Amino acid sequence: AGADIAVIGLAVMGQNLVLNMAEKGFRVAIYNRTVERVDETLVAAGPLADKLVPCHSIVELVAALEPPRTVLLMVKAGTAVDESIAQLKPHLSPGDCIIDAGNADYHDSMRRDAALKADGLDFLGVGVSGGEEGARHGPSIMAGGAPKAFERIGPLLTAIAARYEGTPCAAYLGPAGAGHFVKTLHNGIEYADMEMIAEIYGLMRDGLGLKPAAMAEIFERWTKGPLASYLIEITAQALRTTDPATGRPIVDVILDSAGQKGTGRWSAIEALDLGVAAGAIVAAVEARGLSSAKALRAAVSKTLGDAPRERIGEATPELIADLEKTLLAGKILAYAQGFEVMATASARSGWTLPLDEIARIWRAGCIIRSSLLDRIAGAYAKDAGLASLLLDEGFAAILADALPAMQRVLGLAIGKGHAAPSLAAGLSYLQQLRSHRTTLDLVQAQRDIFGAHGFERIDQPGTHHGPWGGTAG
Ligand code: NBP
Repeated sequence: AGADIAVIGLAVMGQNLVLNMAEKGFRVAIYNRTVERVDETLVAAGPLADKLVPCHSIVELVAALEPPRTVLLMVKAGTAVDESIAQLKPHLSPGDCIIDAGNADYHDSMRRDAALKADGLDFLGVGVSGGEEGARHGPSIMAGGAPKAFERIGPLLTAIAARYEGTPCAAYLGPAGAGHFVKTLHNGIEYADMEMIAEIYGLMRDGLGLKPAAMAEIFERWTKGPLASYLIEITAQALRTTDPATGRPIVDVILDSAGQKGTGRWSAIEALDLGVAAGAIVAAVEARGLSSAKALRAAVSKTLGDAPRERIGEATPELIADLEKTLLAGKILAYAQGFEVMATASARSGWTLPLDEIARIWRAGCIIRSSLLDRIAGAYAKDAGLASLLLDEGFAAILADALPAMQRVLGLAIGKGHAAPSLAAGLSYLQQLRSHRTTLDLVQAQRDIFGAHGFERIDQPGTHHGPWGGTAG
């Protein structure tokens, strides 16, 4: 007995999280379904092994804890979590807490919370971002669940979290489901951020004919400007790296077929369900899907020919500056969409998600960490009820400055046969949002003709029908 916490699941994330906890001075009981991993973790721990209590069964694991116990699951999202809970439950007592720290669907977290509550057990659904490095040295931690459980376990979660200028990137965000919901949107925004960077890379590679080393230099420069972020840093790193087998730039030998595990898609589904426009995120999810449809792409490029992707110009400082502004504007638009999804979900569910706090805990540790998040935190701290980031004076000013560049770049991109789906979706979103008059008057007319749905007029109150002359039906 005497461990502070138990961890089940010692794959990449679990093992690193355990080492992080041990390094911060916590005593951690560890267990994994394939028990060899327990001993592998002990070896990986080196001098930190002193802090670990290796367990070869669930019974041993539970016995290593004093009540009220805390067991953190870091297993594959989905049925593995339910199976682990089912195995654990008979050995736990009221007041004990199960934390699911994987990438759960937040609906599952709400269901698990309700089921465990019935047995007097607490549940925390905790989103953990930052990949392997984050888990080991400080991730961003998004918690949802029983407040009293967070009161007890919060200090441990805070201790292992990343720090941004000394402030821990861990927070309690609301009832069960809230933590995993926010993690889902974090990943949706991450998809859009990554896709937009890839689209700008495409314009540099195919539209300007730049080599990876030259592009790496540009992205490196951008790490010191308004785009400063982890994703821009690793983009430069990727472009600078040579494949040892062929001596070619590694990006040139990587198959352009991107995987996904579900959180991006869930973000898109949530946005559609809530009726919030999040086209930049949706387009990024679709781009991954299209990238994987390699055979279909090969077939269509045969019937219609390969996309032209002609030169968009020379790599002048002016055009490179336009690309930088386009990416900045696109990124702000994707974040505006993601935050609006969270604000809307919060209002519908009664969660009161603290949007300023969410931006704050994303400033370090997580994959989308960037200087922009500090500004976003500031915008929501100033006005927690901000309906859109685009209404914040600071962001409106950045967008107003960047928009002409974005229009020029995307005009060129489309005209010369390049695909830039996420950036284009972001721009279309903004152009619609700032339109005093859209074109949906015509859609209303069409709906009234075929379905007698009626429409409002700009000059009279009430519902009206058009003089369609009996064409409806
Ligand atoms: P994986 O998602 O690859 O899961 C592997 C772990 O799940 C192993 O410990 C495995 O045990 C265990 N497991 C499986 Br699979 N089925 C099980 C079952 N039925 N019962 C008990 N254990 C089972 O590991 P990961 O990449 O470390 O990710 C863990 C969680 O963290 C996931 O939810 C993931 O989405 C999330 N996450 C990952 C990252 C990342 O960068 N990888 C970042 C943020 C969040 P075994 O050894 O016996 O097969």
